[in-house]
Amino acid sequence: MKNKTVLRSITLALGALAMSAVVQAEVVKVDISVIEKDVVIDNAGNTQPMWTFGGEIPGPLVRVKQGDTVDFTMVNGKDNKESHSMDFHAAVVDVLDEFAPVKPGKTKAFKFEANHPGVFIYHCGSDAMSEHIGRGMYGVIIVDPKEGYSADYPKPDREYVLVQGDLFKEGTKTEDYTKNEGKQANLINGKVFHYDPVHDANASLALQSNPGELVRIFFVNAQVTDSVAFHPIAGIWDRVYDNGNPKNISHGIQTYMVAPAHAAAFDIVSPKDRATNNAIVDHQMKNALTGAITVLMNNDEADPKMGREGNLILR
Ligand SMILES: [Cu+2]
Repeated sequence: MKNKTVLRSITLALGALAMSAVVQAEVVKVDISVIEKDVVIDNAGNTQPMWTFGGEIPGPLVRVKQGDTVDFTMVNGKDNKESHSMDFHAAVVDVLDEFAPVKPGKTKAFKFEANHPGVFIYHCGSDAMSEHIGRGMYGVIIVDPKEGYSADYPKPDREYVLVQGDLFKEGTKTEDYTKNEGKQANLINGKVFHYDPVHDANASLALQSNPGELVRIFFVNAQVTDSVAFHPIAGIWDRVYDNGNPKNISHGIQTYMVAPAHAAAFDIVSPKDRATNNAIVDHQMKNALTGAITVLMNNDEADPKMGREGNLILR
């Protein structure tokens, strides 16, 4: 009798869990227009002709929960010259169907279930992919784990997204993008030394946190060819989650290699009892010294809105 009651309670509890999982999964509408335009590529306001998702580099941040369905529509603007496509690395679909290129003035729509948690790049896959990515056609999708936060994947005090991309010289030929020739600088969230007032007097932004806070950085390598040796100068990555998946944990990491079109989540905690700064770099110096340095300031004056309330990509 007692066992029966227990069994019934467990069945009810499991049923309720299954119910809540079904109820919680949502359909998330994502609409992105492709726009070929001049884009500001540094803190001084210089522009270059680029190809973009939504007019910005990186494109809009997409954030869903594991199990959600992404209902995606892409409009390739009629004033554009090129065919474009969308390749979500978080999707398991057909490259010849969902990811097929669409001509200017045309629309492409498809759906996928985001079943793997983590941080993923999305990018244009149109021919030649090297030029489409090299001209800025990429962005980020975060798929939050359905289990939520845990002891192994604690809720961060602040979250930031950093995307490292190439800046090729204006007029670079398509075949040179493929050979990685003509690269002149590195972009962090679309600008050279975007968050580095130390190396660029025109920089007005830096990442911010209060001393002792847990900061989680979702880092995406959107370069065409180069890997990134991701290192926080004057700090240690407390945890690295490869691909941003809470199951892939490494502890106490100094430098973490992120392949092209790969991503990871990096936790860092600054000392509680003093103000400090980190310089988050691609430790391949040719990339750091041409734009891939980001300053993280840890002090009591940190803007409470930065890295919170959806403010993950500082623009
Ligand atoms: Cu494209």
